[in-house]
Amino acid sequence: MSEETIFTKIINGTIPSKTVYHDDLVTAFLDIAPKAEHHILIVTNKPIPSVAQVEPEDEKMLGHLFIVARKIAEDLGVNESGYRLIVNVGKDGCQEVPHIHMHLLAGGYLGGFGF
Ligand code: DGP
Repeated sequence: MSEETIFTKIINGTIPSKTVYHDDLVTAFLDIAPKAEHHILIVTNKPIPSVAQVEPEDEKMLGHLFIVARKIAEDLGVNESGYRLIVNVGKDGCQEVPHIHMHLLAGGYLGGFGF
C-alpha cells in the first residue's frame, strides 16, 4: 500500500476540508486554491499515487469518479452548461499530490483558464 498522503488525512478527517461528497470509494472536497468559481477535487479513498499505477482491479473505483463528477455537477447546476474535468499525471503532468484525484472546475465559460 502507498504512503499516507495529505488527501488521505483529509479523507480520514485528520486535516479539515469542505467535503461535498463521500462514499466507500471516493471523497470530494473543495480545492484549497480554487482556479474557478467552483473547484472540487474528487479523490479515490484508496491512495493510488497516480494513473501510472492503476490496475485492472481499480476499474470500478476509477469509473465511479465520473459518476460522482456528474452528481456534483448536477448539484452545482452545471450539468447542462458544462464544466471541466482534469486528471494530472506525474511530474510532467504537473501533478502535485501523489494520490489519484480528478479536478472538477465549473462556473461560467472556462475558455480563459489555461489549467
Ligand atoms: P494536482 O496538481 O493535480 O496534484 O492538484 C493538487 C490540488 O490539491 C491543488 O489544486 C491544490 C490542492 N490541495 C493541496 N493541498 C490541499 C489541502 O491541504 N487541502 C485542499 N482542500 N486542497 C489541497
